[in-house]
Amino acid sequence: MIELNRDVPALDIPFIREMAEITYHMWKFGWDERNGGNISRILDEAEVSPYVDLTGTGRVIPLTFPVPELAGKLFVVTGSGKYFRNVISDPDINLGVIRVTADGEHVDVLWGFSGNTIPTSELASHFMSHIERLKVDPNHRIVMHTHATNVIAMTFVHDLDEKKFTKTLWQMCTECIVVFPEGVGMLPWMVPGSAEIGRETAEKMKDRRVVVWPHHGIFGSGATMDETFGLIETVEKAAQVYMLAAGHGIKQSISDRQLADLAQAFGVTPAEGILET
Ligand code: 2HA
Ligand code: ZN
Repeated sequence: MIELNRDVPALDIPFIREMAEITYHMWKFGWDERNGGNISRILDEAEVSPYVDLTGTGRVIPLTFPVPELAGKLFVVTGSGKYFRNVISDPDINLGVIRVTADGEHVDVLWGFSGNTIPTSELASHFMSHIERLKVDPNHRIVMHTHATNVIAMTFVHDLDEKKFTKTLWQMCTECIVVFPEGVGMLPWMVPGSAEIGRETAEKMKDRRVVVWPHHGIFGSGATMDETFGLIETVEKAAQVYMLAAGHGIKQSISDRQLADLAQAFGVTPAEGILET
């Protein structure tokens, strides 16, 4: 166990507790089997310094994809190969607080990642998505990847065109178009864990907060854990309704006119080229 300033138990550190609680919830939803899923959250120095020595532990981990845009930034990140189910019982093994070095080529470990744990295998997708989301939203903090069951199922039976996929999701629950008016991005199937899938995910994140990886899972981003989790939960709920309803032959749905009326009533702008009104 790495020594903490002021001897604060890990779960009394607010951002560690938040990660432990959300990963446990996600595992309970059945989304994060085994070591599935990963989360990263940008931290401010002011929230870290009361609990963690910012000078670091001396452990430095090289990155295979340089991120000079994130130099100096602090993150709490889930560990590679680690199980969401176990974060709550062993936060210091399953989570780490890291800081991107000035050259953007390494991360310094400031806390956690005990037992030689390294950051998530999807760190490229996380870091590159953070870079793009920060450009469009200064309040952006969180990237969350999970194996949301019905989203995965839907990628086997629905057209993978992102506009068609988005429209079906919007049609499944009245609130969807209000929660993600910009729609969801869709990648082709790709090998996970690479810088390439990171670049493609981040490219989609330029103008939306959700990206689906077919037959694998979903990436969501946002300013807070509640907002990001709520976003993924809403997409997953719509996918669940689709998987429950589609096999029965859908007889009626929310029309394009009704979707446009919803968007207008709630003051959101739906992504272009989806509604025909
Ligand atoms: O194992 O979810 O995408 C963690 C993952 C890889
Ligand atoms: Zn995954």
